[in-house]
Order: sequence, then C-alpha cells, then structure tokens
Amino acid sequence: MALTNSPKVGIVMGSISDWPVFQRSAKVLEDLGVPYDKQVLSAHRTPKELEVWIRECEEAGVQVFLAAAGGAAHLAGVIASMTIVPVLGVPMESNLQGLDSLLSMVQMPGGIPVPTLGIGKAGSTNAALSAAAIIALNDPTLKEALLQFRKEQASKVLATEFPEN
Ligand code: RP5
Repeated sequence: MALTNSPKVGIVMGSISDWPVFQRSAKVLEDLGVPYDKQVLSAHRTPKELEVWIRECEEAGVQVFLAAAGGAAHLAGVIASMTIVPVLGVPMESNLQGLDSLLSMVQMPGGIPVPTLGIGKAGSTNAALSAAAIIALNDPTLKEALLQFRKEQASKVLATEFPEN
C-alpha cells in the first residue's frame, strides 16, 4: 500500500459510503496544512490489509488515526488494539441513525481507549480539529494555524446579520 508522503494523520473508513461525510475531516486537515493518508479498509472485510496499513502508518510517523464506521462500528476499536498511536472514532449514520455506531465506539471496555466524536458531520469536523490539536502540542506552526482558525470562526459569528423580513 503506497502511503501519501510523510502523513501525520491516518484517515480510514469502513466503506466508501462513509466518504461524503468523512471528507469533512480531510478538508479540515488540508486547510490546516496537515498531511494525511486516507484509505477504505474494514475491520471485518479486510482485517489483514488493515494491519499492514497501520504498521506502514506507524513507520511513516503518523501521530493520530481517525476512523469512521457505521453500524457495528468496531473499526476504531480494532485499530486501537493494534497500536498505541491515539485513535479517534467517528460514528457514521446508519439504519439506527448512528446510535449503534456511537455506542459501538464509545463503549470500549477499559484498557483500549477510543476517544469518540459526535455522529456524522460535526464529528467528522471535530475529529480533524482534535487530531490537529494533538499534533500542535509539538508543532508551533500548526498551533498558530489552529488559533487563526478559531479567530476566523469567531469573526464569522460576530458578523452575523439577521435576514430582513
Ligand atoms: C461499515 O458499514 C461502514 O463503515 C459503513 O458505515 C457501513 C455500511 O457500509 P456499506 O454497506 O455502505 O459498504 O462497515
């Protein structure tokens, strides 16, 4: 599996059907200038290839994994079982509105943590922001980019105008 050059984040989703939502994570990382590698790999459909990719990411210096999955969403937990690199889970919407995905990820038994974000779009955005915050602890340029993002976000809120009746 050929990795993108020097990724700091490994993005993985259980199915390409997750991408329309999970691409929000990729966009946030791109805007902040954080290099990432992205793959569709499944804990139950491609377990061997998943492990190979995790090892490649570790060797390449990936500092955070972002894992999106829906339904019986064990992808993030399986990755967390194979590495001590932090794994952030993003539950995808499902036939049960993503509640099954959320509980699968967030209710990990003690010992193998999966910090879990909200379901769907907001979770996708916040997963990338959380990954950036972790990496920024040792990256002053990224810290500045995150502070700038917060400033711009606040300016947009403060510039809100109500629509005319
Ligand atoms: C999970 O099952 C995927 O992460 C996806 O959210 C869900 C449905 O996958 P598809 O049936 O669309 O491939 O493995």
